[in-house]
Amino acid sequence: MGIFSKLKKMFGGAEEEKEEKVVEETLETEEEIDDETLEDSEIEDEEEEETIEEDDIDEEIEIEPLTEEKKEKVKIYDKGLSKSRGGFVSKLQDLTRRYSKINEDYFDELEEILIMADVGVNTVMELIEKLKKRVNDDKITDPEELKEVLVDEMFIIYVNDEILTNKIHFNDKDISVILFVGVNGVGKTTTIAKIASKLKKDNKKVMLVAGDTFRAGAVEQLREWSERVGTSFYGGGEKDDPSSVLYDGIVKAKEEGCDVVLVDTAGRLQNKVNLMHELEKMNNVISKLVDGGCSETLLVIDATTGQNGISQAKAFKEITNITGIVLTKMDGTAKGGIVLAIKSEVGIPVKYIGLGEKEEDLVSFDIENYIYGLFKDMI
Ligand SMILES: Nc1nc2c(ncn2[C@@H]2O[C@H](COP(=O)(O)OP(=O)(O)OP(=O)(O)O)[C@@H](O)[C@H]2O)c(=O)[nH]1
Ligand SMILES: [Mg+2]
Repeated sequence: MGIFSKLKKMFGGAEEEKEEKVVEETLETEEEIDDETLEDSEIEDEEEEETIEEDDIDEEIEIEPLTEEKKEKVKIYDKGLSKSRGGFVSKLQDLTRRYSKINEDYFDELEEILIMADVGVNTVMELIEKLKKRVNDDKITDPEELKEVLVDEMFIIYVNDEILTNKIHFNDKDISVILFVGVNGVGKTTTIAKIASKLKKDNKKVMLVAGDTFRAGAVEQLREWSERVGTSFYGGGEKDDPSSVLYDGIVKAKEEGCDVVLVDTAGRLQNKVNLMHELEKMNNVISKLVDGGCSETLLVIDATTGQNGISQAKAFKEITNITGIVLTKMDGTAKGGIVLAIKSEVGIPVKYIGLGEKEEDLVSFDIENYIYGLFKDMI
């Protein structure tokens, strides 16, 4: 069963599904990943990660019962992706309505819609290629039917042959240090506050360290967030060396018995070489003080910047070891396709997605919720 049919069943399904044999609702045998709470069970465990081969995808998809928590999460995706539904997805629906048969013109238009939706040129080419093959192999002529195949293929592009993980790696031997990097204004500081609040709810003792000493006011902004959320805080003076602030911050966090240190950094260093050296220095400080070194380096990207965001991801990937991406302001774009471009053009997992300005509007990235949030009107 493809993702389209699965979502259809999960979220109330349509009548025509009745004739299909009843699929038993199986509880996940594996411990269900609780996206909202970052529990110890979320500590990244290589063995828990699953690699999915294309051929295996049908068997791997299971229907989970919808818990209240999952319903809440779906609501956040639903609300946060409404602009994309009104933009990108409604264009797809319109295309389906206008064509009664699939032909070259249909594919040309589809290609344009996907490119305009930030899916990324290479990913679009791959997707169109696959769709043409499916049309040929399965003798599909109706755009209505192809719409379902498109959703399935988008899912496959995201999960195919990859290690699926949205989990944050916590250090089980020592304090966990998470660096947040990204160009100015993308949402680093806000994201740190949102994640700190989640960790706090999960009874973790958190310290925020103001490594952005470049911009006047950045230290104060993070201090205010730490007070609002109720975490420890360490910040040096303006123009202090970020690495020395980080050093003192980690020492203080250890003294206070903190579990996690979230580090804000400046994204506006004049050039790549400077930024690379700065991040290298920070990583050396962490390695010196923390057994196992840095737990995660999360790159924050503003979804509304489209292909520019993809270029940022590629550039940061060259200068430091990015372990995950936080895609902010998804609620502010009508394009919605950037997730696929990041996955296939940058190859770094999206770990969190920002779907609004409120504290709870940052959620662990979940491809099924994302696809449902985008395509719910078509399902
Ligand atoms: N709508 C929306 N706004 C967001 C989201 N995440 C962050 N923002 C807003 O984006 C703006 C910039 O956020 P900051 O957290 O200050 O960004 P930053 O990367 O720390 O910026 P600098 O410190 O200037 O480099 C703020 O107004 C945030 O409220 C999101 O997911 N959705
Ligand atoms: Mg900031």
